[in-house]
Amino acid sequence: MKIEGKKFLVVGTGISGIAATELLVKKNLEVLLYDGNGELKEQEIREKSPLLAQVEIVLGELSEEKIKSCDIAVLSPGVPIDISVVNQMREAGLAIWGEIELAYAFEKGKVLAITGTNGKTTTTALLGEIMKNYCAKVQVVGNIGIPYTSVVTDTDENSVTVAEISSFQLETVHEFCPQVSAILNITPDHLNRHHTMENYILAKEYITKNQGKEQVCVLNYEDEVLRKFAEETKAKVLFFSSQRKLSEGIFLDGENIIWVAEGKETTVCNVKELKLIGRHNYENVMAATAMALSFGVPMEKIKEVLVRFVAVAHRIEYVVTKRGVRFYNDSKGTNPDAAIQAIRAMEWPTLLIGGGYDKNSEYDEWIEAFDGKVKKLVLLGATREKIAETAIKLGYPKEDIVFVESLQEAVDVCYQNAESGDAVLLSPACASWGMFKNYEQRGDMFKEMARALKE
Ligand code: UMA
Repeated sequence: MKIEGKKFLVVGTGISGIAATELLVKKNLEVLLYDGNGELKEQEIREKSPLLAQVEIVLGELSEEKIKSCDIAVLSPGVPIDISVVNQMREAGLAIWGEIELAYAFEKGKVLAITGTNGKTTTTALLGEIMKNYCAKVQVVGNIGIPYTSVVTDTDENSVTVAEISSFQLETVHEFCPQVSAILNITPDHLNRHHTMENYILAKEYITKNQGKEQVCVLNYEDEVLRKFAEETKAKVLFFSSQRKLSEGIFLDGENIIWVAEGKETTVCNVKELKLIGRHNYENVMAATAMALSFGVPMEKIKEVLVRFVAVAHRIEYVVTKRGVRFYNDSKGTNPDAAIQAIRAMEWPTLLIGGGYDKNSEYDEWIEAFDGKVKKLVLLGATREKIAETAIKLGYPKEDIVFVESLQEAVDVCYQNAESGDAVLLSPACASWGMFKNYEQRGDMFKEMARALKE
């Protein structure tokens, strides 16, 4: 779609909305910035960027007249596509884009994009490092916390953009076409936003929407939905598997990661050489390696990074040991599936802090994964009753469940009840929204609280 002369309606004044507006201003395009939260202060929004000086800002209600004055809406990821104000925009004939689509309209280089319910931040960060070891100009953007629109003007024919793309961001792509994409796994998450699993799967699959035979899509062979999707996508598919040998692609064979192409097997590395631990991380390593290899990065350049790469913050992150009690921060465990991986990685009796924002998740599988390791289940937030009920239903001792009102109380209760040799794990299985700004803030607070405990 041609964008010259069009007027944009940017929705949301978080980091995506501000970055999108800045880009449009830099490109001399007309823009109206809108946020549905009428309690925000216009002055505070203006202070976020000097480029907003001439931009009209509307907060709270948005009139039909204002909507009709625009041509293209650019939604922030957190804005659902089916709320009434967005429906009004659609009815008024506006094209509904997301921040990713806007950025992509200005992309000059190649794009590598990753989605999936879990592991996408680690895979994106790892692939970003691999690409930096090979290409002169690499940007790592997207859901990882750097809006794509904030850096897209730096791209050129030789640059590479490595993007973590969430399902929220994929719902509004139209022409976005990565050279190499990956869908790591799909398990239930964000069902309050997408309503059904089918919609959620469809959003994830959108990452390949514009890919053809010249582009590659890396998929997890062990995910039934994705295995089936391989037959539908037009992209060239490459599989990874942590469970079986493949005749083409990349797989875990005992302790070795093996790449097989045109019948020739090459050992990428032994997992003992890696600093990342756990099967889920080996999957992330395989996905990033397959993406880099299919982009043409030489194996030795990839391996140099694989062996030095350490876990990203908030993902089963070791914090501190106090009185022999190890503290782990897995604040990024924002859904049951991610939290399952964290509890599986614990090799010690564990005091587990869970609960948070309600995304309509089911907690049965997470609780089943406790496997006798969880000696206290400390719960906070909107989901604490639902988690406790599920745990009791599945035979978890009621007397080992503690309800708390704050993260500080949770840390204190865990520390009081922990013995030397135990672990305290923050892995909530829920989003942080409602109690914290984001999962980073929740994780940072947890780390500070753990470090401040008296020995
Ligand atoms: N808003 C409205 N109307 C609505 C909803 C929100 O006007 O109906 C406004 C809010 O009042 C607020 C603004 O939108 O002022 C917030 O926008 P946002 O929620 O999209 O937040 P951003 O700060 O722009 O951050 C977003 C992503 N947030 C979400 O997807 C919720 C960040 O992902 C991402 O890092 C960032 O863009 C850069 O791309 C965070 C996240 O939690 C980490 N992602 C989810 C996850 O990983 O599970 C998907």
